[in-house]
Amino acid sequence: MKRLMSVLKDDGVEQSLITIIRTILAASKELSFRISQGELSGVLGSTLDENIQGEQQKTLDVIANQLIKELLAEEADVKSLASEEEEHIVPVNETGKYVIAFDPLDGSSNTDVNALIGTIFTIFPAIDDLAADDWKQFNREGSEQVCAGYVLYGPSTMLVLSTGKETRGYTLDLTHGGYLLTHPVLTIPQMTNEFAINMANQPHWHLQTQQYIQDILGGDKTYNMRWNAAMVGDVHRILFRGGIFIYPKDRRPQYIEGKLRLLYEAFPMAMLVENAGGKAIDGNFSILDKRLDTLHQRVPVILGSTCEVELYKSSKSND
Ligand code: FDP
Repeated sequence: MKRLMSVLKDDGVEQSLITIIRTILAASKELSFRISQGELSGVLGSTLDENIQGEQQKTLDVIANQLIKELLAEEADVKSLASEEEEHIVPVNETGKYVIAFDPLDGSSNTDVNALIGTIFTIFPAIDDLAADDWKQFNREGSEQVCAGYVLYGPSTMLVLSTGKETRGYTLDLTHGGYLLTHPVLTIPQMTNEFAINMANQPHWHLQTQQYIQDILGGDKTYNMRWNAAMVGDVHRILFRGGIFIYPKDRRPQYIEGKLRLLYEAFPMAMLVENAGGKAIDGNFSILDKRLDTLHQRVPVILGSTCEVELYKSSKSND
C-alpha cells in the first residue's frame, strides 16, 4: 500500500503544500490518539465558554483548535489561518504561500457518547498583495481551493483528501503511525436509497425541502434515513455508499442561512464530493461557485449522489 506522501508527490503536489498537509495530519494523529483513549484521556466534557457561533465549547474543541493552530503557526509557508473556534483570522507569516481554514472538531455533540467526530480543513493559495491579517484572504470562491480534506475519528482513523484530482481515502496505520492509501479513487454511487437530514426540524422547513422529502417517501422506491449528527460521518458514508445529505435553511431566525459554515465545512466537503463525481448545492446553486462574504458565514448544504441532488433542486421552491 502506498504512503500518503508518495501519492501526493505522484499527483504533482508542490512541496510547500505537502509540508502543510503533513502538519495538519501530525495534529490529527495526536488527536486520534487522545480521542481513542476516551474518558481516560481527560479531554471529554464541556468548558464553561461559548465559541463565536454562540455554541457551548467542548474541551476537545479547544484542545483540537489549539493544537492545529500552534503547529501551523510554525510553518513558513502559512500566511493566515481561520478556524471555527477563532472569531478573527490569525495572521502567521507575511511571506506565506497558503491560507488554511479548519473546523478542528466537527460533530462536537458526539464527543461524550463515543460516536463519530472529525477535523475538516481547506487550503487556498494566499493573495500576495493582501496582508496576513486581512480577512479578505478568505474572501474566495470554493473553486479556488487547492486542497480539501477531513480526518474521521471512527473505529479506524481515516483521511479523505483531494488536491484537485480524485478524492482518495487513507487509513491511519497505527503500527507505523502513517496514513496509507486504502481507497485510491472514491466514486459516489449515482443510485441511492439513503438520505440524511435532521427530521426533527421538519416543522420549520421551507417548501423545497418539505416537497423533496414528501416525494421520496411517497414514491415507489424505499428509502432509509441515516443521521450521524456529525457532518463528517454523514459525508463519509455518502462517499462510500451514495446518498444525499441535507442541512437546509429554515424559518427559524438562527437558521435563515442554514446551520453549516461555508468556509470550513461546506467548501471542503463540496470539493471532496464533486471530485468523487457527486454534487453539492445550496438548494439552487453550486457551493463551489459561491463566494465567502463573511468569515463565519452559514449556508444551506445539499450534497451527495448527483441524481438525488438534482431531484432536490427541481422540487418546488416558491416560498
Ligand atoms: P456540531 O454542531 O455538533 O459540530 O458542524 C455542525 C454540526 O455538528 C454538523 O457536523 C452536523 O451535521 C450538524 O451540526 C448536526 O446538527 P443537529 O444538531 O441539527 O443534529
